[in-house]
Amino acid sequence: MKFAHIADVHLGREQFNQPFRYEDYLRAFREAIEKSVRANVDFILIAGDLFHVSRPSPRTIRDAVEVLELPRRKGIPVFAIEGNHDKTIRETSVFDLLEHLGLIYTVGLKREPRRGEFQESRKLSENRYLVWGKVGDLEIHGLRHHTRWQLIRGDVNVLRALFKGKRGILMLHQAIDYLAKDTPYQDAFDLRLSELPDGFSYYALGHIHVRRIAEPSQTGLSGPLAYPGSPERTEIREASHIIRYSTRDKKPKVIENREAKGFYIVEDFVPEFVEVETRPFYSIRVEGNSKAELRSKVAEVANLIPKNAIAVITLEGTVKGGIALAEFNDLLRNSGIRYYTFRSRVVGEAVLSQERLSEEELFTEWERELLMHLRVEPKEFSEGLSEFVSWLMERYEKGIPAKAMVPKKAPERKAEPEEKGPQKAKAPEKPPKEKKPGKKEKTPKKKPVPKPKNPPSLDAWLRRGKP
Ligand SMILES: [Mn+2]
Repeated sequence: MKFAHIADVHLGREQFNQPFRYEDYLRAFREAIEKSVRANVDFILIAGDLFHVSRPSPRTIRDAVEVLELPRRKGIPVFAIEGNHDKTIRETSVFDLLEHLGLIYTVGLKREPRRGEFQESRKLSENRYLVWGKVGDLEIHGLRHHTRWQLIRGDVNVLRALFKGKRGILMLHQAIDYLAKDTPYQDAFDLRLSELPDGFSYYALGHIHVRRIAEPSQTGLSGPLAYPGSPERTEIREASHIIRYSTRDKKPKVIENREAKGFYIVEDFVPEFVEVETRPFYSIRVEGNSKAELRSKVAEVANLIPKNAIAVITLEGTVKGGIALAEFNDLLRNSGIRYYTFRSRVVGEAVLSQERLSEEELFTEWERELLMHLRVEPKEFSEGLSEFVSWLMERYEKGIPAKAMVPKKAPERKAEPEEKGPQKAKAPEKPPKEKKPGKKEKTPKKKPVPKPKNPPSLDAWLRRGKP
């Protein structure tokens, strides 16, 4: 039995608002599917986030159909679950469309039963069926992305209850704490290792965008846990190349080809990584103590970046009066580099000498949650706008419970709108941003956050006229 395990394709994404990135994400998906078909797999798994949004554009749907036709023509079934990016509460989603076209088979909880060559289901209650895939004797179980709140309800472990006594493959789109180290989910995991149902021969995971495996000898579970990572580079920490040029360095330090991207081909439940070719992605950090130093270092570094690359250049150091990023664009304007962007972590002396307040001291918990919602890329914000508006409405229509006004100690995870009830959709989840430019490194204050004497001004302003 041989299968492919792909996850986090994010089809439809135009990273950095660059149309060529749409093509890159599509190309990576096509390569993964082509390589799977060529390897003669018995089936293919897509463990969530096939699409970047739950309502992909007609063009994205057309491209997905075209690629998924390749395994269909060979009679290779594709089993899929929805991830946090592409799940929906709507009755009909793009996944239903693909399923209707016979291109994929979804598994998990459904309102309708399924029965066929590759699917089976069991009635749980009225309008609730557990659907799984089957290939020969092997069962492919799974569940679309859920929040921790939905999966672990006090003493009830929903996953264990659903998959009790089941065997085969379990496909999930969740961050497991044991494998989340050094990822955006390190402190925001959905499940602890000890909460996973035991008994499966392979845990086909998605959500964490870097490749990770935990063997049964490490976890005590019956099969390996595996994240193939995303087939394309989705953020700066997945860069293919790193260049560091600090004030101590005589010349820039280059670290090449770290993080290969791709997916797994799994034979007898042993995953083998298969690389997918990606565009070079450079993460560059240049440090200097004057604008002239930064400029000459950027000019030097520019010669090390290939033309087809993406380069994210972070400027660091202490420069009197600070810098304007626009003053650096001319250095690369004629370089021919496919896409570059500058970020600043430069501080002026004035900032350094100032006592700064922490976010916790300035904002209440609710205001910080609001800021989290607003901290997404403007382009992506519109995709979750209706959910964001209903989240806001919920607060200001019903009035605010008194206890919600008391700031709690910094929560590890933002309270998501969805967590107020299982049937709410949510804004696209974003990995936490890197540290804010200009913000001093400071150990977080241990003392409890003082309760503000006056109601927070922002919230009071939004509530004006309400009881
Ligand atoms: Mn993802």
